[in-house]
Amino acid sequence: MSGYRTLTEQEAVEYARNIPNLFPEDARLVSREIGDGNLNYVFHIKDERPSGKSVIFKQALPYVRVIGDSWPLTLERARIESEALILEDQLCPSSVPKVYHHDTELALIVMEDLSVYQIMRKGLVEKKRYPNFPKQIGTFLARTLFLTSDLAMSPLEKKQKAASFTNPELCNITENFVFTYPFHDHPSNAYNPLIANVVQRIWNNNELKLEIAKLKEGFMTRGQALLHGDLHTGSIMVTEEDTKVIDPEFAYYGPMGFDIGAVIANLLLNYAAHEGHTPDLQERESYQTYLLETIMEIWNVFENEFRALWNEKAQEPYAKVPGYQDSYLQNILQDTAGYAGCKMMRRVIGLAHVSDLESITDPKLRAKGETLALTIGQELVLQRKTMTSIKDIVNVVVAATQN
Ligand code: SR1
Ligand code: MG
Repeated sequence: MSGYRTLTEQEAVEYARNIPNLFPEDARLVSREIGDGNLNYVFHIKDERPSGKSVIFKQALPYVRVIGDSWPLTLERARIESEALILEDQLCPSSVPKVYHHDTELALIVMEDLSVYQIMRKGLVEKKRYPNFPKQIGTFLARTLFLTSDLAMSPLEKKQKAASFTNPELCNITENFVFTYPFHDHPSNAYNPLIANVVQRIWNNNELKLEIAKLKEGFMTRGQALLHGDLHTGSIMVTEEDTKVIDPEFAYYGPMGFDIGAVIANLLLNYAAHEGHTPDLQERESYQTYLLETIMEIWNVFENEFRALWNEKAQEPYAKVPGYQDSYLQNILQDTAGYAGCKMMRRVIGLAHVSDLESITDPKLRAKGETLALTIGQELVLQRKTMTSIKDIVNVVVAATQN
C-alpha cells in the first residue's frame, strides 16, 4: 500500500483526466464526494458541458468510514469488488455497473454512473413498485450462484476462484455484526429502548441461538458459490424498468441462501416498516401484498432459471441422480429463510440499521415495525427446516402480521 493516499475531490478530477479515453480533452470536470455508506468514499465526476458524461469513483479507505481509523480494514476489498463486478457482468450481462478502470494501489474503482437509477430502499419507502425486478434479480441470483458453483465449474477451477475471492476481513464483519453481536448483549448494539423486552427474550432464547450458531457455521464453512455477500436493498439500484446490483465488496464463496436471504430480508424489513409508515390499512395491506408477491416471484424465477441452468449446463457427475436437484433447491430455500431471519434481526438490534425503519420518527410506531421484523426473523430461523416451498416463508410473515 506504498502509493496509497485518499483522494480529494480535486485529485479525483485530475486522476480522471489521465485515464485514457474516459473523458474528452476539453471536458469541464467537476467532482463531488457523495458516499453515504459505512465503508468508502464515492465521488461523482461529471463533464459539466451539455451532454457531458459522468462516472463514479469508489475508493476504499484503510479503515471503516463510519467508525474511523480505530477500525482498520483491508484495501483488498476494492480488488475483490472490481473483480466481482467484472465477473457478474460476464455471468449476467448488464446486471451491474460497467468497470472502466481499477487502480490496486489507490484501492480505486472507476465505474459507470447510475445516477438515473434510485437506491431501491428509498423507492420502497416511497411505496414504488418495480414490475421487472423479480425477473431481473431472480435471474441475477440464479446465474451468478449456479455458474460459480461446483455444479457448473470444474473442481480445480472453482477452488482457484474461491481462493481469489478469499475475503476474511469483510467476512469477519458479517460474522460479528450479522451473526454474533446482535444476539448477545454487546456494546455495539443500538436498539429502540421500547423493544428492550423483545430483545432480551431473543438473547435468552437458547433454541434460537442454537439455530443461529448453525447458520453462522454454514456462512463460515460452506463455499457453495461466489456470493455478492451484502445484497440488501441499499446495494440494488432501480428504475421502473431496470435493476442494477452494486457494491459486491463482501463477495466470497459461501452458501447460496445467504444472498437470496439478504434480498428477502430487506423486502421484509420494508414490509414491517410500513406498519409505521402507512397508517391507512387498505393502502398498507396493498403494498405489503405487493412485497410478498415480489418475494414469491423472485424465488420462482430463481428456481426456474436455476433448474434450467442445471439441466443444460451441470458438469457434476451426480447432477442427473434423481432427487439431487430437488434436494439441492430445498436446502437453498431453507438456508434462504434462515439467513433472511438473521439479517432482519441484526438490522433492528445491531449496529447497522435500515432507513426503512429508522425513518419512522415516532418511536412507538417504529417499535411496532421493529417488533414485527423481530417476530418474522425469529420464526424464519426456527421454522426453516420444515419449509418446502416459498409459500412457507410467506405464511410465516402473514401469521406474524396477524398476531
Ligand atoms: C460496520 S459495517 C456494517 C454493515 O455495513 C455493510 O453494509 C454491511 O452490511 C455491514 O454488515
Ligand atoms: Mg455496501
